Amino acid sequence: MALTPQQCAFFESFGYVFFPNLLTEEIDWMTEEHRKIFKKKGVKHDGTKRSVIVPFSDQSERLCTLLDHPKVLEVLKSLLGDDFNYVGGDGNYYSGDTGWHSDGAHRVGLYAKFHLYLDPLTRDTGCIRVIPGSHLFGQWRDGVEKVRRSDETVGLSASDVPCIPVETSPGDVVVFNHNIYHASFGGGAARRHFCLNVTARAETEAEIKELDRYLRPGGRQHQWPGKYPPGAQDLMRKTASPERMRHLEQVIERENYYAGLLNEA
Ligand SMILES: O=C(O)CCC(=O)C(=O)O
Repeated sequence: MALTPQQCAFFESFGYVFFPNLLTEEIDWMTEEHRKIFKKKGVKHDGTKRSVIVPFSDQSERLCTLLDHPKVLEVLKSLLGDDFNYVGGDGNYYSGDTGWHSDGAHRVGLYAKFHLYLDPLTRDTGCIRVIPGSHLFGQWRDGVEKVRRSDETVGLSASDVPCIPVETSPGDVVVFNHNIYHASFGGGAARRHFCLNVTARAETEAEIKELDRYLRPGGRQHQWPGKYPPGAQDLMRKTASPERMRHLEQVIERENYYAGLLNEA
């Protein structure tokens, strides 16, 4: 069943939307796959800082099937369109606070993150906090940008900045627009998380340019140097159903286009 028009309107206006229990039935195996990927990649989390693996779901055949999952598709198609793109995503053990920031500043296109937190999280134990509406450009967002240095600019410690704390239990899902300001405070030393980054299909020239900026080496998707080896998406692609392929094909097309240009050069 598609989302209600109200849920879609909430996402458009406030930049995020919360789905309690969306993947509760799947939480045990997803948590196990998260553990296995960190083990397979030899990444030992010691709690002193964030440990990240990217791309993440692409490393596990079972997590790849999230892109075939009727409940995931229902949410993403309703919010981004039937032919949305999957553009990767990271898996994490977060440690401690994450300061206020946005994951992008896309003035064209629609970029979103489908979050799964694998531990129960409250306002003061590291749940994701968002500033509703801060995904929209204009005077409001220009003001909100000050929260990056809130002590100095608005006289508030970062954890006191007005926001919505989205408290989650394992199996809940939060989707937010990449442009939204978000943070978390009071989290423990091993907060488990992974996400799917998605975009609306790029149609216009400006949207395609923006997608290329996101996908290119050095772009947002490759913000962790050396962590996106060639072939990292092979499993996701080789095991794709026709439905999943629909959500991979524009990225493949853009990669091929650029590979062609490089060859010509
Ligand atoms: O949960 C957190 O501490 C931060 C999450 C975040 O910044 C993100 O996923 O973009």
